[in-house]
Amino acid sequence: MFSLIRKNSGPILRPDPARPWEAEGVFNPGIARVGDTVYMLYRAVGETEAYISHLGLAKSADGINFTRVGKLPIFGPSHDYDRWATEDPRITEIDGYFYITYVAVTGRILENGKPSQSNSVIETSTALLKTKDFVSFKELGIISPPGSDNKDIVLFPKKINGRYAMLHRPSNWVKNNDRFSLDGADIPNVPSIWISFSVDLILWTDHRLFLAVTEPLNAKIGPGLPPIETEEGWLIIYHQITEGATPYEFIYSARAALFDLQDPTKLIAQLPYDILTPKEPYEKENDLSASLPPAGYIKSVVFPTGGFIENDELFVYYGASDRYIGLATGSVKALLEELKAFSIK
Ligand code: BMA
Repeated sequence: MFSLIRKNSGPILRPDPARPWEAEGVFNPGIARVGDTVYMLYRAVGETEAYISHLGLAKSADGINFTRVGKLPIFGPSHDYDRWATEDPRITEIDGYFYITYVAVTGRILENGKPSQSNSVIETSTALLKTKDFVSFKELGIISPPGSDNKDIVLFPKKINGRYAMLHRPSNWVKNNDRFSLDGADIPNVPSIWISFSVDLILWTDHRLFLAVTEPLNAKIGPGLPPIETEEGWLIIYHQITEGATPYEFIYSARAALFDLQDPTKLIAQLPYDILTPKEPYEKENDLSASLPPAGYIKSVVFPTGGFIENDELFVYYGASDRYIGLATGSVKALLEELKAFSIK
């Protein structure tokens, strides 16, 4: 069995009560390594009523100890399409630019003019930013197909056979719909991971099912880290949501799979178990976004969103309990060896 090992005895970033916009939660970070500096763009929540997220920036020389940059968020809601939140940034470097996808929350269910206690989201899409320096950002707008209720978009770091590629996790899809159809016969029953292609990073077509849930049948999966190129194939670290042993119990964990370098629609290997499962108390705190859960509601969360490989070490940064940021690492060689043992015949 391969398992990621937690790098620290606790979270590597915690909410800062001195900064009101991030007093309640810092989680689900995008990561970029530039020379000897690791940039962390993290989702920050300051209050639990409207649950509006901003993005904060931190930097590190060793990938473990991070220092916040400035006192204010570096990005936040400013459009109709993201007025209820900018969430879960993922960073991919392509040709010297950093591209950042983020989940734009367009609407929440309101009760008496206020967000409902469950904070239920009624529409999500994904938007794209471009930066060279994490100081100024060019906004490229929404890139998820209209009406797809889509999040977790991660970009591949280079063109494949002349086109950019992305993974995404739509919640709405229709066969043979003009606007958003799934090419091919396989239609997933539950939210799963899809792949799409583009010539300009804005308009995405050729949607195909990339990875579907295997076991258990009621689980859901979604992209985690942007794909990482290795000698053996595209390494895909993704999240799986599994129902726990008791009603209203949900477990978010990290998994691994490998895809063909030349044809990334081709699955080479997939581990049938978690490589990181919530275990520590800070990964098992109840979810903030469900402030009035039904009795017995438990949500344990490790939610991988960023990382890189340094020498033989895979760094995986993850949101813990929608409140903290954790880091776990493992040997790339050992992971690829283990994946080989689970090759798709
Ligand atoms: C997912 C996303 C994440 C969140 C995770 C765990 O569906 O909404 O933003 O961190 O659930 O609650």
